[in-house]
Amino acid sequence: MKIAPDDLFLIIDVQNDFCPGGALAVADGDAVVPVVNRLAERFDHVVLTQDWHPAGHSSFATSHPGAAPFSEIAMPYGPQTLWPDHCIQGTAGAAFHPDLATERAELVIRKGFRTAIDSYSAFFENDRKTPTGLAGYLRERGFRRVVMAGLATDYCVQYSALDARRLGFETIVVLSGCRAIDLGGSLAAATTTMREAGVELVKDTV
Ligand code: VGL
Ligand code: ZN
Repeated sequence: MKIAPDDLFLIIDVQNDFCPGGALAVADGDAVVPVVNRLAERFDHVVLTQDWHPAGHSSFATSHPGAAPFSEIAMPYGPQTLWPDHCIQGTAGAAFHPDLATERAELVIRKGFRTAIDSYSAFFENDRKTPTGLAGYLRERGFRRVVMAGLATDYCVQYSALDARRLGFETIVVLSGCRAIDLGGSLAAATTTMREAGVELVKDTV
């Protein structure tokens, strides 16, 4: 792919808790940092997302007595995987990885801040209806195409990519800048689902 002036580079959740040593560590998660930094330098416009939960968030297993992390429960808006406590507002775990180049970001979109609902996608919370405002921002700014990378491929990257596509943006995921949680085959499923939805998956940009 060739980068255009109306492309947006969207960096998903490159935060300490998703990196080795963090509360919800993604294997090799910190390996995306140099890749996304190098990519970000080549785009005119960069936006970051930040998973940003209040303590006691409903997606935390600890909020459901007896429930194990990585199990699934039924929430009013559908099935929800329960996670270890992570990315709690204001904690070191919620901060961006210290080597992530954040200076050129034009917007930081925080998500998951409502106790009763999780938000994987940068565009809609997990009811797939409550907007974060990012779609309106992109439209007003005139972006045509969203290129994304970050953590985790099979959760927040996938949901963001599917929503970007559904909203009518050309959507590209740069896989070399992503790492997955991979719960029970979720990476393979995410790859297939994204491809079938018309999301372009590329190894790298040239
Ligand atoms: C994420 C699980 C819970 C992600 C965020 O960034 O992919 N996954 N919260
Ligand atoms: Zn989260």
